Amino acid sequence: MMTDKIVENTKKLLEKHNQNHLLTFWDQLDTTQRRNLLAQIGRLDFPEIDDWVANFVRVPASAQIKADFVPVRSYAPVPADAEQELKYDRAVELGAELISSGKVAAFVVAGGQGTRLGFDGPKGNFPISPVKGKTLFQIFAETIAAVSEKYHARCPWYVMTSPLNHTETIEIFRSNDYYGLDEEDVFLFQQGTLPNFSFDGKILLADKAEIACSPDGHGGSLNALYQSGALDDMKRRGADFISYWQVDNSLINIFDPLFIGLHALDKAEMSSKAVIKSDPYEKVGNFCLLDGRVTVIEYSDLPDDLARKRCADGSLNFELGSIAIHIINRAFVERLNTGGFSLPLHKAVKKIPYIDEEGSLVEPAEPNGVKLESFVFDALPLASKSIILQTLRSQEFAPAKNATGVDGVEAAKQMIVARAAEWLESAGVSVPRKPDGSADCLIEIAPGFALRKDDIKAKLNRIPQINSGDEIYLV
Ligand code: UD2
Repeated sequence: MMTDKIVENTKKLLEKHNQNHLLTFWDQLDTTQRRNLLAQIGRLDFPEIDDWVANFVRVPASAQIKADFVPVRSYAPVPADAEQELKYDRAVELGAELISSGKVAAFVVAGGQGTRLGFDGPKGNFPISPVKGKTLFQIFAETIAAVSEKYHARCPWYVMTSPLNHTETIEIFRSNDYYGLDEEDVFLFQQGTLPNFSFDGKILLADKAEIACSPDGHGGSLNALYQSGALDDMKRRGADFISYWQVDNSLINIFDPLFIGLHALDKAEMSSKAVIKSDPYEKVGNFCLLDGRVTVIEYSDLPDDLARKRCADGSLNFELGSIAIHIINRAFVERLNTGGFSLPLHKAVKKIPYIDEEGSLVEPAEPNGVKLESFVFDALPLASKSIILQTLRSQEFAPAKNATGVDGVEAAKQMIVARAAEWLESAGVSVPRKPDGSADCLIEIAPGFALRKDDIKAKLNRIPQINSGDEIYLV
C-alpha cells in the first residue's frame, strides 16, 4: 500500500543522494504511475549509485584503465611440438566426452540493441546465410541440433535477451517452432538494466514516471544466469561448462572439443578464444596480463602507443584479440553470485532521450549523458585459472555488426562462403575462383551436413560439380 510515509521517506532518500528531481512530476501522476515510479526507485541502490557517479559517470573513461599490463601467452591453433600434440589429442577426446555426456551448455548473449546493424528487431533474427538467407538464430539452432545428433547428447541452449527485445525474441522462437529444437531445451531469460545519467550524475527520466534505463552490458549475464534460474536448470541437467558467444558471430563453432578439452584439462574456470589482430586498432579486446591475471583491455582503452608497439619479429606486442568466445564453469558463476561479486562498470557517452524540467521530451542531437555497462571479460581476472586458445579467424569469427564495411553484413556473408569453399577444397572438391582468389559462386553448408572441415570427406558423393555463378546449398 502506498502511504504518505513511504512517499516521505522516498523524498528524503532522494534528497540525501541528490536525485530528488525524480519526483518532479509527482503531482501530475495518477495512482498507477506513482506506484510504478516508486517501485522503480525502490529497486535502486542509492549508496551504490553514488559510488557509480563518483567512480564512473564523472570520471574520464581512460582514467579507469591501469597501465601496467603485459602481453600474455596462448595455445596456438596447432600444437607447437610432439608433447603438445599429445595434449591436444587428449583435449579433443576429453572435449568430445564432455559434450557427449551432456556436460556442455550453449549460451548466447543477445540483449544488445543492434543499432549499428540498422536492423529493426533482435539481431539474432537477421538473415545472414548467403544462399538460404537463414537467420543467426536459425544457424545456431541447426548447429546445436547437429551437435546433439553427432554426439548423441541433449545440448541445452540458453539465450540472454534484454527488456529491449525479450518479448520479440520469444515471439520469434515461438513462431519458428524453436527452429526444430525441443522447447524444453531452450531457455530464454532477460538481463538486468542500469539507470542512465546526465553528465553531472543525475538519473535521467525517460518519461514523467519512468526512469531512463538500458541493458547492463553482457557482464550482466553472469548475474542474470543466476537470477533467472538458468544456472539451476544447468545444474539439474548436469551441465558443468557454459559455451559462451555473441549473437552477431555467424561462424561460431559452438561446441569445440579442443577448446572445451584444453579448458578442462588445465582445470580453468573461465577461458577464451583469441585471433591474431588484423591491425593494431582492430575493434576487439586485447588479451594481456595484469598483476599476473589474464585480463582483456577493450580496444578503445588501449593507448595508441601500446596498440602500435611491435616485437622484434614484427608481430604486435598485444596481438591477441578477444572474439568474445569463452568457456565458463557453471560452478564459477555460482561462486561469484553467492560470494557477492561486482564487475567494474564502463561508461559510454551517448545521446539519451529524456524529459526536461518542463516535462517535454528532448531528443538530443549531441551526446548528453552516460550509459553504464559491465563486460563479461572482466570476470577473467576473478577466475582461479584462465587459458587462451588462439584460433583462425577464417574458421570461427565473422561478426555481422554493421550494415556495411568492416564487420559488415557483406563481409560476414563472404566469410561464410570462403570457409565453405575452403572446407570443400580440403576434401578435394573443385571450387571455381575469381582472379582475386575469392570463390566465384555462393556456397552454404548446413550445420547438419558438416560441422567442421573433417566432416566433408564422408559426404563427397552428395556434392555436385560446382560451376562459376552457381548457388550451392549442401544439406
Ligand atoms: C565486442 C567486444 C570486443 C570484441 C568484439 C568481437 C565488448 C565491450 N567488446 O565488441 O572486445 O570481442 O565484440 O565481436 O564486449 N550484449 C548483450 N547485452 C548488452 C550488451 C551487449 O547481450 O547489454 C551482446 C550483444 O547482443 C552482442 C554482444 O553482446 O552479442 C556484443 O556487444 P557489443 O556490440 O556492444 O560489443 P562490440 O561488438 O562492440
